[in-house]
Amino acid sequence: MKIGIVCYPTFGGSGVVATELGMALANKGHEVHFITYNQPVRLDFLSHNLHFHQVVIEEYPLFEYQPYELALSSKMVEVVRKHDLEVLHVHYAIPHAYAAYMAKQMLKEKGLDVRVVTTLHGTDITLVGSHPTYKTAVEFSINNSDVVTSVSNNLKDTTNKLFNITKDIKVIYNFIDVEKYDNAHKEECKRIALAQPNERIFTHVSNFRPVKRVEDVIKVFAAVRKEIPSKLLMIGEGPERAKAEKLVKDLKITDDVFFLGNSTEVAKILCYTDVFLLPSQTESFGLAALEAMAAGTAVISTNTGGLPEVNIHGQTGYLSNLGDVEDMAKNAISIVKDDATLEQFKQNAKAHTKQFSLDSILPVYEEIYKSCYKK
Ligand code: GMT
Repeated sequence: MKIGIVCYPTFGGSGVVATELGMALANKGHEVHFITYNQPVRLDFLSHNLHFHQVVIEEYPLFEYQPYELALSSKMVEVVRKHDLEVLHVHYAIPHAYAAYMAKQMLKEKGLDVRVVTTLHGTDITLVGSHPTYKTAVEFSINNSDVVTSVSNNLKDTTNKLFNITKDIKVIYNFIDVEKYDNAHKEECKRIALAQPNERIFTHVSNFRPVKRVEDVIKVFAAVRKEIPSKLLMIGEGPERAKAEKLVKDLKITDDVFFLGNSTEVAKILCYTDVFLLPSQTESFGLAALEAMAAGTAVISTNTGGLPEVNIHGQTGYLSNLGDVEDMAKNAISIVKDDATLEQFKQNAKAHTKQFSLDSILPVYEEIYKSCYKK
């Protein structure tokens, strides 16, 4: 098929899922066209059936806010017409679903029929989309998509609670390329560069937004470190990084916490991680936790949003109430206290990711594209 993919080209989970999906579809012989404002960060190759079309914004001094949706929908029309695309798969409702609706209407005027699949990822519903500023347009664009999918059952329920949705939302879990994490293990895991053999390694990966509660990450780690020699790797960039660094300084644990910034080598970093920390305020799914689990890492997280659908309490890690740093630290210690327990959690985590493998999820998306085109 010929599929257009629209997403945020950043390190965020929705962009990562969209990019991995596009690359896998292209690998299977579909023609895939990414339509984004930058080349997606995880898009590490372009092939004869994998293309990138940049949405360029013309700056004009009259505009305090540049009209990105207009540029995006115009670009969608141009790419659909030029390459005969059958489906536009937009990831993250704002403003992509709205721009896709406009593109669809413009194409209709030209006698072309493109189908729109919208995938809801989380904050487009829970934090931003349901705000009165955007709610009307988000609800309209969800209801006017040909197919709507969400990345967890929890996000589906939340969407139905927050909006008046007339469409059936299909749940398609996020997925990972299991092999990528296995391969990272096959290369040399340079654990010794960061930690002593007797130390445990904890990792957190996020966009350091308030919803990630990075200060809780530091507090959990500080409590664990009092009992068990450990190191903490903080991967990512974002507005809360300065606060987290200050807390590390105040707690006098700077020698044991490394802020490594954004990375395209997450699989490698995860290969020497023992426990992944994700104490988020909410998380529609928690792709970062799934990636960690695929690399054989136990997860300590909150029990919010879709996290209980990914991290299984007492098996792949533990779930705690939001903000219960003490409980998270206690659980983390119980995992890393001896090698046998840690190994068991690591194995459980890895085994649990099988159901989220690319091989099982990709055909579901292909089926969705086919079905919506038959309508
Ligand atoms: O985690 C973020 O803040 C980024 C955000 C995004 O849209 O890029 O992530 C959301 O989508 C991911 C992929 O579906 C989910 O795994 C994350 O849980 C979700 N984030 C939140 O709900 C906070």
